[in-house]
Amino acid sequence: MAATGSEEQGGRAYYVTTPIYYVNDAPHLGHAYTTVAGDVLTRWHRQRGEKVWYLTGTDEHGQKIMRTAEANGVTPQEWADKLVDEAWRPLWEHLEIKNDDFIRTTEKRHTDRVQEFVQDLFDKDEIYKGGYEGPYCVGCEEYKLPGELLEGEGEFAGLKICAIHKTPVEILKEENYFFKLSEYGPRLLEHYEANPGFIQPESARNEVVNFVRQGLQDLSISRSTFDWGVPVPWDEKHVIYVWIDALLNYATAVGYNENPAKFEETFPADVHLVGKDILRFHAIIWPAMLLAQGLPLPGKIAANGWLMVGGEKMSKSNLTGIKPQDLTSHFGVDAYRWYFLRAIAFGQDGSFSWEDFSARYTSELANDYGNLASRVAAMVGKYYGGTLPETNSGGVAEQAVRDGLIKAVTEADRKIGEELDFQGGILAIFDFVKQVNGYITEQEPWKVAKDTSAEGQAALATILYTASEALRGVAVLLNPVMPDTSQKLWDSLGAEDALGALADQRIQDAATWGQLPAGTTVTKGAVLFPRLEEKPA
Ligand code: ME8
Repeated sequence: MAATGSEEQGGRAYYVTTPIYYVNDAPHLGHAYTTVAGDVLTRWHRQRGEKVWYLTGTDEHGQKIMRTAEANGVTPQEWADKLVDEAWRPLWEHLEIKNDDFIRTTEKRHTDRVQEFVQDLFDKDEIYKGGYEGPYCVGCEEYKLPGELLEGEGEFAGLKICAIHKTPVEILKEENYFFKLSEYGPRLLEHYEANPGFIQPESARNEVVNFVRQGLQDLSISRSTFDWGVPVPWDEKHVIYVWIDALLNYATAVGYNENPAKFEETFPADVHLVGKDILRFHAIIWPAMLLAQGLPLPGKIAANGWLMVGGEKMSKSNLTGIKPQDLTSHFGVDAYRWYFLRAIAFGQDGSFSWEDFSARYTSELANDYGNLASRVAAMVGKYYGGTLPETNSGGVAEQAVRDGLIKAVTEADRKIGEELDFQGGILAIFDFVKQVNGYITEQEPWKVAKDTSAEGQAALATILYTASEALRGVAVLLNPVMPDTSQKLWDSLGAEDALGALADQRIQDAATWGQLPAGTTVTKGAVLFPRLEEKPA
């Protein structure tokens, strides 16, 4: 976790969250997908010079965690501590996730505030006591409606099973506290209508709107059949329903009822990143809880699609044995961060395959991008002893490269920074990489170098300066996606000495031409994307 240095900047922060993940098991590719997307989004906004707050964390209460801990012969707290320290935090560090905070729902800073929030709703008559009996899926930690269940087959024949987890539901009968969710339907629909970008993508929005139109039921917000949760403050025989507890992390982590200044400058989130499975909790229950408290609603709930393996949603039970670390040790962390956002349109489902990753790595990262960087540095080395030459502005071909960079910056900034179209933004940058490759192939600097006339020498300088400046722009644009290789390129261009730290370069200035001064030392640095080893067995 690194500080953003944004504390001094004042004003509102661009606040992005991931789901807080269940600690019943170690993180898998699906969790990493959402978290990397949030990291790229927040790094992008930091690179714009904005103040940013990026939050992730873990969801540690509820029956699912309790049962896993029991099965492993430890207390739920011991289980959670172990998983957080040994699996979750280390993976985020490994993947270079630059979160500003990591909230755990067992922390006092969270549990105290959850009790206050719920007590407040109770005092406002938003919560009442009632009875409920219905099918409950522990995997989802949610009561199900009969229409949401499937008929079991095979070992589950004759039972009703959860459509998501494919395991039998349990019939739970409880006396619970209920939140008057049913009263919020009209106000939610109004909000969706007035804010068309509130739920992304469009298909997810339609699903939520249709669901709310059918009418909402009140929500059971307490449990009394187990005790691993935050006690209901006015009735300690009950614990607060894990989803109410969990959703509140987005408020408690930024100072709700504790640090008004922090809360004011951060809350509500600009973007809650979620998977499709938990969209309804975020797009219906969470805004209704906020409306009930008179708190402002978030800017956007953006749902990513499923990472699939072999045609099925990747989950803890069908991982096919591939861990994020298996991929990073083969492809490297930067390529890993890039691949899923590049290969799958955000919001759509997408299949992962080792073959597809290898093919894209080799053609787009190693051949298109890596080779461009090493060729340019090698030629500046060979023809100018590694000193970037003086140049003039060139002609039509150079103008086309400058225009190409402007286009890449404009498109990538809109797509990644605003629309969360990571694939579109990355493609815009890589189209520019291709354009620069094409420019070099056409200009044939290795032939121009043989022309010893003053004109020939001027032309050679122009080509290599143009290509180096183009790479400077690429390093800035790719920094949020692939920070390590961007830094290597930055160093190879000698840009750190000439222009300062890569993180301080602004997206909006990236297309300003002529930033690398003549005389800068260009070195052939480390290979950005080494050839892949054989696929491990
Ligand atoms: O639902 N493809 O936690 P969780 C894409 N604790 N994304 C995936 C994925 C896949 N195959 N599998 C998981 C919870 N994800 C609650 C959240 S928030 C207040 C509480 C990602 O550990 C995706 O973001 O089950 C999904 O929503 C999340 O992991 C679910 O994580």
